Amino acid sequence: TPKAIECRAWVAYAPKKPLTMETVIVEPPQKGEVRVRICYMALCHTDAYTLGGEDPEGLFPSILGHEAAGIVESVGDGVTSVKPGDHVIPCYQAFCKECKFCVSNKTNLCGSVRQWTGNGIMKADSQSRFTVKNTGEKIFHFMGTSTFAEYTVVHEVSCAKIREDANLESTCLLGCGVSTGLGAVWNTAKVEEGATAAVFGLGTVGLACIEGLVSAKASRIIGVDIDPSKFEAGKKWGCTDVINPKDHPDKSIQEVIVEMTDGGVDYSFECIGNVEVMRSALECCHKGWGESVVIGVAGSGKMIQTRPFQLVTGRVWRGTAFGGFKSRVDVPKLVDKYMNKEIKLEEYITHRMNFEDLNEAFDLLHQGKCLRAVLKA
Ligand code: NAD
Ligand code: DAO
Ligand code: ZN
Repeated sequence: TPKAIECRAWVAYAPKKPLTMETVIVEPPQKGEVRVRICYMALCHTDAYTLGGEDPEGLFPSILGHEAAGIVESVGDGVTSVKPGDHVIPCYQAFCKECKFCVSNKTNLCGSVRQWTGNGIMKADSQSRFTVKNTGEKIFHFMGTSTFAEYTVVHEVSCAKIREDANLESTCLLGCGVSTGLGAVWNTAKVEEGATAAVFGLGTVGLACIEGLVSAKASRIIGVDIDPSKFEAGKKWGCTDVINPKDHPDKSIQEVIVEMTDGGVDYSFECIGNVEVMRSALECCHKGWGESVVIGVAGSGKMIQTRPFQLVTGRVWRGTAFGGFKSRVDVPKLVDKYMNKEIKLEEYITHRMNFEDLNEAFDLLHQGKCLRAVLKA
């Protein structure tokens, strides 16, 4: 039977404070759980958002992190889908295959562990598996993943087994941002050949949308960002046009796009988390059929608004979590696509750092200087 492990982990003790490296005790996996040695982890804006105190569900102290790849160290009772030595990607979006969400083909959400992961604990006994060695303080889990640690414990339903010939430094990105952008285009919007699109925000999620749009053979892809240093990547990924709202002070960005496209785009994607931009993204859609997908996570308490007439006249407002992918079955397929060179991954990695450098990586994220920083554990 597995024993407790001592390892290093980054603990978030309070909002807006740098993370603290601690030696933590990671309890053995209980029934239905998997203990994973994290090999590579990336930072996503949602980690910064929770650390910034913006997340109404954010708990402290906690171990953040939800974009990672690793190797199964041990499994608890009843676990059948993975075994020690398997390569895995922890998934914040679980897939139990049995609940009413999982059996529906209309959603990728899952109800099996949500009430525990939302409270930072594990389902088997409603406890955390993390304790700080020096103080004995219990530390909450985050999003059911807590990947800013050398070892973590996840529910089996949140653990996607992937092929072993794929390098984990790259595939860790499939735990969130890249998968989300691709899936928003393929699963949520179901963009068809020849369609026109606008992508707001040219970070990793926006670029992944662009990659999805290129593969769907969109005829026009308009990238929008207020930071002109993002345009080079936007064009490299496949934007046909890039525009900066700041270059059009006398017009709203939706007016600019409507004029450029004879009435608006067929699809738009908000990849920022700004509710004003969500409105622009909806209103730049073509009357009668244009669809806008909200991907960005807005600050707590923020509300979206538009005139109802925008919807009455046929525009559609949608949203997506993890790009609509049913995590445990779809993530391994995305790894196959990567191995077949059908999707990029390395191209999103702008910084390679060590586990010790997490706070510096957060600084880069805040300065808008990186797409993905990947840390080796
Ligand atoms: P990022 O910070 O790398 O990219 C955001 C981009 O938006 C930047 O290039 C920035 O310059 C640009 N931007 C900021 N304000 C703007 C404005 N007013 N107009 C135009 N451009 C503007 O972030 P990311 O990692 O690509 O993530 C994007 C968003 O997606 C975040 O809110 C993140 O939390 C969210 N997200 C959601 C899901 C999901 O499942 N729904 C998954 C992953 C990430
Ligand atoms: O309530 O069942 C649910 C799903 C909650 C998780 C959805 C998160 C979507 C956005 C996450 C941002 C990227 C990590
Ligand atoms: Zn389920």
